[in-house]
Amino acid sequence: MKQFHNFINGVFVPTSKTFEKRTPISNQVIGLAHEAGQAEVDAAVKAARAALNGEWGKMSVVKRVEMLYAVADEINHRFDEFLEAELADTGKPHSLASHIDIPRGAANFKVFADIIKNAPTESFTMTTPDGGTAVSYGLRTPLGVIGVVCPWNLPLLLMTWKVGPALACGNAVVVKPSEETPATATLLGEVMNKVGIPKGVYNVVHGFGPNSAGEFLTRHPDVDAITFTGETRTGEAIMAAAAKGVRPVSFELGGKNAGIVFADADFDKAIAGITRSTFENCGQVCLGTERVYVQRPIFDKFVAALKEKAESLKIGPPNEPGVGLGPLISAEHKEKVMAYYAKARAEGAKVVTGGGAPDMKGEYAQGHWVQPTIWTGLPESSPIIREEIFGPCCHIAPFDTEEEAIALANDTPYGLATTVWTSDLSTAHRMASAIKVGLCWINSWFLRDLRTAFGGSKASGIGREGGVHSLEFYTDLRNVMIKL
Ligand code: NAD
Ligand code: 6OD
Repeated sequence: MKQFHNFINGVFVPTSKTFEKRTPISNQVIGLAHEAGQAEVDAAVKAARAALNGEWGKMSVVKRVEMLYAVADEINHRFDEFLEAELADTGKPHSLASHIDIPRGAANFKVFADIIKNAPTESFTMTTPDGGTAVSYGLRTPLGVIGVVCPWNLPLLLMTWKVGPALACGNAVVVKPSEETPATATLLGEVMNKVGIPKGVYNVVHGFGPNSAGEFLTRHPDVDAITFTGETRTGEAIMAAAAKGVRPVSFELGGKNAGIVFADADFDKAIAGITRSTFENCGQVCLGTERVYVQRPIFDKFVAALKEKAESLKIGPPNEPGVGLGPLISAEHKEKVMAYYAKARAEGAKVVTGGGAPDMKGEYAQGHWVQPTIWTGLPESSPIIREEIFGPCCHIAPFDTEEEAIALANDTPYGLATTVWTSDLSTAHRMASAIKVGLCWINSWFLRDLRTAFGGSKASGIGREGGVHSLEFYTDLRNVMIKL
C-alpha cells in the first residue's frame, strides 16, 4: 500500500490521521494519504518563509532558471513513474496522460524559466522640476509564500502550471493537491530534493477543503497570495478567506462552455474536435463543451456523426490498447453525473446515445464508469444546459443565425472557453470578439501555447496566467526612481 506523506521543508512527513486513496478503475484502496492538520500547515508555511529569507531568496535569476531546467529534466527522466502515478490516481487513458499531462508537467517549469530569464521591465527618463533628470525602472520582486490549491482532473499539469511560474518568479509554495489525487505532487518532492531545490521552497500538504488542509492553508495569515483551480463555489469560499489580509487571488474556475459549429465548417474536423472537447478525459476538462450548437442545415448529420464517434469510444482501464474513455474520478462524482443523466431523461431529453453506466466485468465492475452521452431536445432553461456536469456528455441544439449562436453561447454566468468551427475567417473573428470568454478556439480546441493568456471571464475566474501574464500575478512590480 502506497503512503502519501506531506512534504515539508524537504522532508516527507507522516501524520497519524490518514485517508484512503482509491483507484477509479476498480474502487480498490491503493494508498493512504497523510492528512495535514493545522500544525503541519503551519510548519509548511514557516518553511516556505524561511526559504525566502535564505538561499532561495538570494539566488540569482540565472541560477534559479538552471534549477527549474533541472526539475523539468528530472520529471522527464522519471517520466514513467509520473505516468504510473497519474494513471493510478485518475484512471485516465495512457495515451492521454503520456501525451498531455506528464509532458506538460515538465514543460511548465521550462517555459516559465525561459520567460523569467527574458522578461523585460519598463524604464522611463524624465526631466525634473529643477531641470535635472530622473530615471525610473520597474523591478519585479517575488510575492512571497504562495498557497496553491489544486483540483483532480489534470493533477500534475494544473499543479505545475502554477508552481512553475511561482518558483520562476522566486516565490516559495505550499501546495494542497486534491484529496482525490495525492500522488504526483508527492513525487515531485523527490524531484525537488534530487535537483537540489533548497528546502522549504516546495511544500505539499495533503487533506480536504473545509476544516482541513485547504482551509488551514488559505486562511493562514503568513500566506501572501493564493492561486486556485477548481469549482466556482470553492473559489467563493477561498476568496472570503483571502479577504482577511487583502491577499491577491488568481482563480481558474468552472465553466459551461459552448461549442459552435457553422454549416460551412470542415465537417470531419468539426466532428473530431467536438468529440475531443466533449469526451476527452471522460468529460472532466474545465474547457470541455457540454453545450453544442450546430447550424440547422447540418444538424441531423452532425448529431448522427457525433453519436457514431461516441459509440466507437472504447471504455476501459488506462493500459488497455485503444482505450479512449476512462472512468470518472470517484464514486461521489459518478453519482453526480448519473443524477444529471436521470434528470435529462426526466426533463424529456431525447437520449441520442448513452445515458447510463456500461456493464464492466470482473475487477472493473466497481469502477466509476459512465457512458458517453448525447442529448437533444431540451429547453435552454434546463439545468442540463445551465449547470456544469463535468462528465462525458453534451446537449446539441440547432441554430439558424450567427446572432442567435452568440446569444446562446453568452447565456450563462460562466465565461471560460468556446470552440467555434467555420471556414469563414470573418465569421471566426466576429464570433471571437462577441463571445464573452477568456479562451476562444477557432477550428481547434485545447491547443496550448504557454506564452498566451489563459483564464476565465465572469464566474469562470479572476485574472490570467500564462506567459508574461503569470509574472503579473506571481511578482510584485516595484518602481524605482533615481534622481540623477
Ligand atoms: P473543487 O473546487 O471541489 O476542489 C479543488 C481543490 O480545492 C481541492 O484541492 C479541494 O480540497 C480544495 N478545497 C475545497 N474546498 C475548499 C475550501 N473551502 N478551502 C480551501 N480549499 C478547498 O474542484 P474539483 O472538483 O477538484 O475540480 C473540478 C472543478 O475544477 C470543476 O468545476 C472544473 O471546471 C474546475 N476546473 C477549472 C479549471 C480552469 O482552468 N478554469 C481547470 C480545471 C478544473
Ligand atoms: O493547459 C492549461 O494550462 C490549463 N490550465 C488547462 C486547464 C484545463 C482544465 O481542465
